[in-house]
Order: sequence, then C-alpha cells, then structure tokens
Amino acid sequence: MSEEIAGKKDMRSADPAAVEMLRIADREGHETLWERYEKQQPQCSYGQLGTCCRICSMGPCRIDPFGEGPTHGVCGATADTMVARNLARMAAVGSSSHSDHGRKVAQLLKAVATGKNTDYRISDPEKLKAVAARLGIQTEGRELNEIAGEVADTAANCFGKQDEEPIVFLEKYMPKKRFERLKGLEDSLFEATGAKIGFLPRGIDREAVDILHRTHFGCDHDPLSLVAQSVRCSLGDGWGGSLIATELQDILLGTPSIRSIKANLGVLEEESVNVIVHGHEPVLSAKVVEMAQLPEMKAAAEAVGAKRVNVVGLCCTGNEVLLRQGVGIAGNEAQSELAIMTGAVDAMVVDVQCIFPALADLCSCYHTRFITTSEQAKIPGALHIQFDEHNADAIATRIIRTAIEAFPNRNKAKVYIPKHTSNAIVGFTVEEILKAIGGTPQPLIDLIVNGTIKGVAGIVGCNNVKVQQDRFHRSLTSELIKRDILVIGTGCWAVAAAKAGFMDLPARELAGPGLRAVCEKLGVPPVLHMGSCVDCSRMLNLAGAIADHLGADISDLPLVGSAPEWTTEKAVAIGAYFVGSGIPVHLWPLPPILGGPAVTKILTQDAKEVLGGYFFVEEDPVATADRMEKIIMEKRSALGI
Ligand code: BF8
Repeated sequence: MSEEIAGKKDMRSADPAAVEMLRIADREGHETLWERYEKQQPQCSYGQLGTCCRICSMGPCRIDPFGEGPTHGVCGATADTMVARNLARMAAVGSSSHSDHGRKVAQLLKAVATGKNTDYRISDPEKLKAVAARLGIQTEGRELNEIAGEVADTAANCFGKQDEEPIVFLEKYMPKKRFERLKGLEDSLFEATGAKIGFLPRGIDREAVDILHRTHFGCDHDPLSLVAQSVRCSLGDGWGGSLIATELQDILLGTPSIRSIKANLGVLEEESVNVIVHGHEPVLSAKVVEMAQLPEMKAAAEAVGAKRVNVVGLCCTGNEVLLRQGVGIAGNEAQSELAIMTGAVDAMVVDVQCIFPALADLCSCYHTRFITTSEQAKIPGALHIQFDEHNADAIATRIIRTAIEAFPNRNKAKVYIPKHTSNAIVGFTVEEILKAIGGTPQPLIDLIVNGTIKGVAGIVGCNNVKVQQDRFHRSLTSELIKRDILVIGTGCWAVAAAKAGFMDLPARELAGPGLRAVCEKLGVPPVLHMGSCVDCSRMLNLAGAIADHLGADISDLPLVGSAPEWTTEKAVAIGAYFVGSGIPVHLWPLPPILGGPAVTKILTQDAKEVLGGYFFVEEDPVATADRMEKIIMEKRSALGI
C-alpha cells in the first residue's frame, strides 16, 4: 500500500489532515484499517454477494450465482433465501443497536421523572411538552415530572408491548398518508395472498426478535416476506427506537440550536489534556464535556502543566456533543486510529458502536488511555470504567482525572497535530429549520414549488475502506448543491461535510444560483448538519412535516437519500426505513444482495411500486448526483411543478 501511495495522491483518504497522519502511520509502521484491508484480499465473493449461509451446523453452504456448483444449500435453501435471511439479520442488528440506545434514554427519563436520578434533569421543558402533545399526552395543569413519566412510559411501551397494533410513536409521528399506505399495503397483500405480511411495527423489540425467529433454520424462506419484515423492523427503528433516542435526548440534554463549531484533527490542542469521546450515546459524553469545564478539572490540568481539559468528539457521540455543547469534532470513522497517532490524545473514551478494537493495541504504543465504559462494548486491552447514569457526575470526573494523569507521560517529541480545521455551522434540527423559515414548512415548500430549490437530498453514513475516505461524500455533496438541491444529513457524512467546509457560509459560492440566494437570505450554509445517525429521525420528521402540511405522501415529494461510503448494519436499517418511508436511496459500496436475483428485484424495482421508496447502487459520485437529480425531477413533474 505504501508504495502505491508514494506518488502525490493518497488513495486512502481525500482529507488532507488524514493524509498527513497516514504519512506518519507509514513512517512509524503503524498498521491501519487500510493495511488490514489489504491483508484480507481477496475477500470472499460469496460473502460479497450474500450467498453464504451458516445458520445451521450442516453448513456453511454457499451458492455460486453463476451456476457453477450446487444451486441449493444442504436444506434446500436457494440463493435468494440466503440473501434475504442475511439481509434481514443485518436490518435486525442495525435496528436493535439504534433502538437499544433509545431504550436507555427512555429509562433515564423515567428515572429523572421519578426523582431516582438527580445527575440529569429535564433540560428542555418546551420539547417535553411538544413531544407529549404529539403523543396525545395531557400537559395542561400537570407537573413536568408527571408529563415526563408518561412520555417515558409511552416510549418504553413501544419496545415491549405485546398486542398487534402499530407502536404509538410511529402512529403519532409518521405522516398520515404514509401510515395509511402501509396499512393499505398490509391489507391488500393479505387479500391477494391470504398471508399476513406486515409493514407497521408492533413492537420495537418484537420485530427484531421476529427476524431472529423467522431466519432460524427451517422457517421463512420467502424473499418477499423476509424483505418485508426487514422493512418493518427498520421502520420500528426510524419511527421508533431512533426517534425515541432523539426526542428524549433533546428533553434531557437540550434541543440543539444553530451554532458554529470546528471540525478536523486540528481541534486537538498541543498544550491541553485532550479527551476524545467516541461512540454514540451522549448520556455519557455530554457529562464528560460538562465535568471537564469544572474549575477543579482546570486546576488539576494546570497542576500537571496543561492549559486545560479539551474534550473533542469523534463519530456520532461527537455529533451529539457538537450539536448541543458546541464541542469540536476530530473526525469520522476512518480517523479514529489517526487521531491516536497524533500522540496528543490523553484519553479515548468510548461507549458503543463503530469503535475499532484495533484502538487498544494502538493506544498501547502511546501514552493514551483507551477507556471503555459500556458493558455492551468491552474491548480486551482497554481500561474499563463502568458507566452508570445514576452516578454519572462522579464517573465522568474519574474519566477526566484518568486523562489528566496520563498527560505527563506524553512523548512530546512524537506529538504532531495536523493544523487542519474547518468552520461549520451546525444544529439544524427540525425546530431550528422551521424557526429560520418562519414557523411552518410553507416557505420551504414555496421555494421547492417555484424551483428555486429543486428538492432535498438526505445523506447518511460512514467511511468505508473500499472507498477513498470522504471522497464520495465530498464529490456527491458538491455536485448536488451545484444543482440547487439542498443537502441535509447526519453521521460520518456530516463530519466529512463539516471537515470539507460545506457547512460554512462561504460554501454558498459552490451552490447553484437558487440555493445560493436562499442561503444568503437566511444566513445558512447550503449543507445542513442534522445530527448523529439516530438523528436520521430528524430527517424523517422534516419529510413528515412537509408531507402532512401538503396532505401528501412522503413518496410524492422531491426527496432522495444516499448512503455513500456506508459500512454498518445500522446503515442497512436506515436505508430500509427510508425506503419504507417512501424515499429512494442510493447505496455504495454494493450491498451483499446481488447473489439473490429475486431479492435484488424486490429492493430495486418492485419496492418502487409498492412502497414508493427503493434502492439503487452507483459507484461514481457524479453519476449518483445525476440519478438523484433525475429522481427529484421525476417527482417534480409528477406533482406538476
Ligand atoms: O451511527 S455514520 S460509521 S459513527 S454507523 Fe458509525 Fe456509520 Fe459513522 Fe454513527 Ni452511523
């Protein structure tokens, strides 16, 4: 790999800060995901196509989609069955990860409401009342704690209820037309086939367990029914678990507002104790940020010769504290190892999801304390400081003290922090967007109707070693805004866009004339940061607000999604709930479905008719923008605008 990149252009990353750090990695002989990926070549093509099954001990079985060798597994399973079962399990894992995050927030809200937890509080009473009103919970004349308790109970019920009705959060938040369409689809499929095929989730946990059950040896082998259940489970994430995480975190930690932050490795400070918070659950990271600001923490840092404690973020927990507390973000998924190699990170504190286990070995080459905090994400070689939200202040303080104690062990000669940072204006929640345009979606609708803005693209997702880091994110974003398409998004895409400067005001110059004029009038960038990956629920809510305002279905609107550089099973769930919500979604790299022709057809063609949303794949960012624009223009002409 090193020889290949000895020329001018480093094909591993498009981010100049990352490229600088990769040179250091090469020089110091540190292995990164790029070297480990190279050592994995050639990767299993059955796995890439989805036609490998290992769910029983008669296997593993595999089917060559080109007709060489066996056409069925030992039990008789076809390639399509294998692909659909594997996909369903990915959707279940992704949905469960987001939703389990949401469950913990609901439990915390209940504990705060009943006075059992005093480390957190209801930070945004207005949001609490708005959520309660949406759920049909009485707010007039009631104490905040009483309302919060009922909201928490309603959320908890969505996870574990046992009846056949759709979960309340979905029923109350999903736009009416979409809800009716999914209900009607269930009814018409029953009439046509005599079989129950459900799309409306009955329970967040239940739909994931349903997938584990139906993909057990000898159960569901029908590609359509397996794909439908994948969508149902994912809708339970988007309009359930993730939505609960977002809404209840806003209540407890505050609804984000528009603010300015810095993005990229240059947020690390040579003279300060640097703590990186990485993972997804802000219940911990928000506390670390809060406690780091205590005067006694500053004094402790000064006592070891540091200026202060500088907490910065990485990945989605970074997005959470960036939105609410204005904390700088050091990078996205592919940058976690590179951040450690600056030699300036005193503690990397992680909670759950998207954490490379390789960080443990790497941190041991430096003075960096690698601190795990969740019983669900323990990593050999890390220091485990168990987080407990009922003792959050004390634990966050202990974490910061651990970082301060590590600071004197820094090898100052080895410290190198790339100077790159970009300014980013962030915090575009639905509330903030509506506030900026006058309180209702109508002005945004008018801009779309009169063609000033052609439509809206929602981008999510990760970095993937199979794509040059951030290249797809950058090129696609730039192409879309050039075409007067407003770009909104979350997750590691949002970090990439922030690092590339797309979220700063000068980026307006890169936009087409219509979008540029709107941005100038409103004083906003052309690319809007809506949060972490659970905050994709904010994108659903924005789409829902527009749809309900017009009395339309989401699938009628000129909206399109993309998950370029996608990596995780959570991205599968997000893609599936966008599609289930009526939004066409681009994916790259290829999802592991191409070995199943029936599954591929359902997801890329049949879904268009049935759900309005569907998947398409495209490798080139410009060609992707062409297709996204074409979809938007088709939707516009169907609306007669
Ligand atoms: O949930 S974008 S790599 S950090 S999965 Fe993970 Fe992907 Fe990043 Fe956030 Ni989302």
